Amino acid sequence: MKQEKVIILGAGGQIGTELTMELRKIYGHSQVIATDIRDASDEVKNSGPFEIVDVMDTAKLNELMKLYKVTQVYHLVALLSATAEKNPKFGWDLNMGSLFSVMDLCLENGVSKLFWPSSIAVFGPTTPKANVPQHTVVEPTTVYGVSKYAGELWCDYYFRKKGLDVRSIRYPGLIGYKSIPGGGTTDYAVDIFYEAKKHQKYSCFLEADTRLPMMYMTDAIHATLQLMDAPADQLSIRTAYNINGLDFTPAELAAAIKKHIPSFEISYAPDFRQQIANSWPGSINGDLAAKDWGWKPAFNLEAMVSEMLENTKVPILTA
Ligand code: AKB
Repeated sequence: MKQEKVIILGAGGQIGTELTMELRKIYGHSQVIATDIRDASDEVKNSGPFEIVDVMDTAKLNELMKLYKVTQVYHLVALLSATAEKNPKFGWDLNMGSLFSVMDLCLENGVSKLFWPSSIAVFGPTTPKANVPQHTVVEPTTVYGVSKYAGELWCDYYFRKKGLDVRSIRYPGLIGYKSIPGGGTTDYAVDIFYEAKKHQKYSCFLEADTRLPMMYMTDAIHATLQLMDAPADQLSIRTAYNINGLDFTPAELAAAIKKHIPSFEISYAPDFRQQIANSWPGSINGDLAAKDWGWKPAFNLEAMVSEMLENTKVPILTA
């Protein structure tokens, strides 16, 4: 087993819940310290060290990094697009403030690698809509997107000027059954499975034809671990890598669910999140990630829907 001490900030969140368990398999359960500002799943809490910490509490974070002699950091804490739009100042302060303090703590504590997620939210209305290349027009119009793009540039700066080995991916909307997302514009693609199994109907907050880049969580975790494992000299991007996965509209997702649950019906009641979704592209080109570190997604829409319906934990009601 590899001798690393890994700390995960935001281990109770959508990505953290699954990433913690995978990292514990790789490095050993006692080597991976899960942290969150609030409670995490029983699986995360009971399978290794768990600490409650606010990522903005730099002193406590520093104490933990020294106590556990941390060698790798996964900083997953962020206010997502929809929530940040409701509280822009806090979104900026949390997303940017925590990145700065974590990067500085990594330098102070001699951490060898930092992972920090970016998002397809860095793209904006002037970005091409389909098959978005790595290098393109990037003019985000959401506070979340602005914070992620600024964060990408700071990651690149810390790499070039201070030698911090920080790595990042522009995650699309992530779909998994182990935890529910909170505050994102792509969350409908998870909510829909719970409602389909519980009530065989779903009222979607985006319009039927809103195409967005998405990814099954297994692929996202795989991409993250693959990037973190890649030799540093193979990485040509130190802002954040585009990765390709799925892309679909709510209507297409509903049709795929209907193949399993014929009585399932979707209706549409777009809210403020429609405007956020409209500013984002529909699909992403991940060729550079494929070239630099071998990225290749495994799940198509059908495979993702089958796994989600099989594993989302609510009983199907009989009509
Ligand atoms: C969101 O919808 O805000 C996130 C994202 C695309 O980063 N899922």
